Amino acid sequence: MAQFKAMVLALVALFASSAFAVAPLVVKGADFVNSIDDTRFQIIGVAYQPGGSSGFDPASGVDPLSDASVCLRDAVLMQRLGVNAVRVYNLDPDLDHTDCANIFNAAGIYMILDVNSPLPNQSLNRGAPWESYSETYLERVFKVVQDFIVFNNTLGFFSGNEVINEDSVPQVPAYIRAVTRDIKDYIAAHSDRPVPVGYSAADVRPLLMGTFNYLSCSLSNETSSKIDFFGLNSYSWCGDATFESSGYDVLVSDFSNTTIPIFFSEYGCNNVSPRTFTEVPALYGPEMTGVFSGGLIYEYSEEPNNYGLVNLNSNGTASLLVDYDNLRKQYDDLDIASLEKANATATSLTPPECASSLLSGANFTQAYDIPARPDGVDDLIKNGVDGTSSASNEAVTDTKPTQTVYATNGQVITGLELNVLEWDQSNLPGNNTSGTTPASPSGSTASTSTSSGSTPSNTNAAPRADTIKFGSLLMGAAGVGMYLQL
Ligand SMILES: *[C@@H]1O[C@H](CO)[C@@H](O)[C@H](O)[C@H]1NC(C)=O
Ligand SMILES: *[C@@H]1O[C@H](CO)[C@@H](O)[C@H](O)[C@H]1NC(C)=O
Ligand SMILES: *[C@@H]1O[C@H](CO)[C@@H](O)[C@H](O)[C@H]1NC(C)=O
Ligand SMILES: *[C@@H]1O[C@H](CO)[C@@H](O)[C@H](O)[C@H]1NC(C)=O
Ligand SMILES: *[C@@H]1O[C@H](CO)[C@@H](O)[C@H](O)[C@H]1NC(C)=O
Ligand SMILES: *[C@@H]1O[C@H](CO)[C@@H](O)[C@H](O)[C@H]1NC(C)=O
Ligand SMILES: *[C@@H]1O[C@H](CO)[C@@H](O)[C@H](O)[C@H]1NC(C)=O
Ligand SMILES: CC(=O)N[C@H]1CO[C@H](CO)[C@@H](O)[C@@H]1O
Ligand SMILES: CC(=O)N[C@H]1CO[C@H](CO)[C@@H](O)[C@@H]1O
Repeated sequence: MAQFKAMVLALVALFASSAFAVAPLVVKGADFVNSIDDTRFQIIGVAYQPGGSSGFDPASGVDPLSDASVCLRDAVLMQRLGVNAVRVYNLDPDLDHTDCANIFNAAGIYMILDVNSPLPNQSLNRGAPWESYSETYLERVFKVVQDFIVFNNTLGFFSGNEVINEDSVPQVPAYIRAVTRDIKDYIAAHSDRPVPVGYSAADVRPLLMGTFNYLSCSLSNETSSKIDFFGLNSYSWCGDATFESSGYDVLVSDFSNTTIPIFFSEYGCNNVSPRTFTEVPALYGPEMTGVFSGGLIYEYSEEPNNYGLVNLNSNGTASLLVDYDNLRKQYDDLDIASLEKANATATSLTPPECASSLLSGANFTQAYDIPARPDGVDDLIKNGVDGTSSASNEAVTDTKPTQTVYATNGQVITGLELNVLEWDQSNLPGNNTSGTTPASPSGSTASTSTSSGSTPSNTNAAPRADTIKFGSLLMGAAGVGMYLQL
């Protein structure tokens, strides 16, 4: 087997460069930019959290990016949907994520990773951040970072999610800048590219602009604590809202002076069900793309809080939901060429200097005194922490999901397959429609009913570990066969 593999790798080296699928993205001013061809990148994404927000259990031995068979099925369905990015919340740094990272890379899908988890000592405590800002905590954070900095399809890391809200103490923003600084210093010491680091904010309007300004301004005495991008979790567009009635117009105006990329790190209100996603053409249309860089729909899998696009059944099969079809239709209508257009004004913006005048109205510590690192953390940064991943992306050979997938009309979709993209390609709506799709059911977007939606961050979904344990990567003889297919 080792000989076969060596031979195949030699053939690959002969016929192709070592580069696979997506090229690294960089932040330039207010835009994400492709580092190879300088086109603008806008996030057309979904939150990927099979098992729900409270389904994270390291004792189970799985997390959303540890099971290649599940990732392959989901990457194929996301490719077909038209997304180019996923956000993954709860990762176990002791698991190997190489296969899943490679599958999403081959599919042309970038990853945005949260470094925290809801477990004790694995995120900042908004009531007493000085207690949780410890060497133990940062070691966990660095392990997640170390696991993913090696992959070209790692778009970035969130140093925090919704830490600042009505209940947070005024010192919290300074601690978020401290964690951001520590992650960026770790990346500078251990990665050959500056993987971006940002923050994901709750849509608490009285605190929003203060949070954004505090985290994104420039400090001459703490140059690495500035965030590289800002995500906003926003559920203000429900049903047939408009640019004005949703308050999106206010967001565009409030953020109009941004000097870093901004996007919806979660969006997709479900007060009106099924969702028709009329906010999608607005987000990717001329009123918003001057300020926003797209967003991530909450969320891929159906969980008890009812935001899913796909039902992951307990027997290992998957059923597409009407929301999947509706979102796909909206994505298919996007004008991709306009989204990729470079904007020389936006890419040359520079951040403002930090000043207390930026914080009017926010109940924050007015000074930008960023807490010093806890003892031992300098050594962690200098020496590095152990990661579990291989050294970089590798080619994917297994491209056919084994699980049955049902369309919204109940028919089985046949011929689903990963479309392995060429170097410097990312997935786009309308491409890669593998699978024979049965006729869509009549009236899939009709029959609008109203249910009581809530914002997911307030909802404690029950764990659904059964849905993420199914299957494992075929190895051995099948692996050799797949190498030979090259
Ligand atoms: C990752 O990106 C770098 C820089 O563009 C490129 O040189 C390298 O070949 C890529 N690696 C893979 C495995 O695609
Ligand atoms: C959290 O960290 C603190 C300080 O490092 C430690 O005293 C405490 O035992 C930890 N708690 C848990 C649940 O690990
Ligand atoms: C600011 O936060 C502090 C500490 O939580 C609280 O005591 C104070 O009342 C807050 N002030 C305002 C104006 O909200
Ligand atoms: C944007 O910057 C301009 C020029 O400095 C300023 O007049 C305006 O108030 C700013 N807008 C916001 C929303 O901060
Ligand atoms: C280009 O960027 C500038 C600065 O962010 C923005 O004001 C303008 O709307 C953008 N132009 C287009 C066509 O998006
Ligand atoms: C799996 O479960 C789903 C949902 O309960 C059901 O529709 C489907 O028929 C089942 N498939 C198999 C092969 O058991
Ligand atoms: C760094 O600069 C900021 C802004 O001028 C200031 O508030 C802060 O006190 C300075 N920190 C240190 C350690 O000098
Ligand atoms: C491989 C392929 O068909 N790529 C196409 C994907 O869609 C974009 C825009 O719709 C086209 O420009 C690509 O040629
Ligand atoms: C337009 C496009 O790129 N279509 C491809 C999507 O993926 C399937 C399955 O791999 C290919 O057969 C199509 O050519």
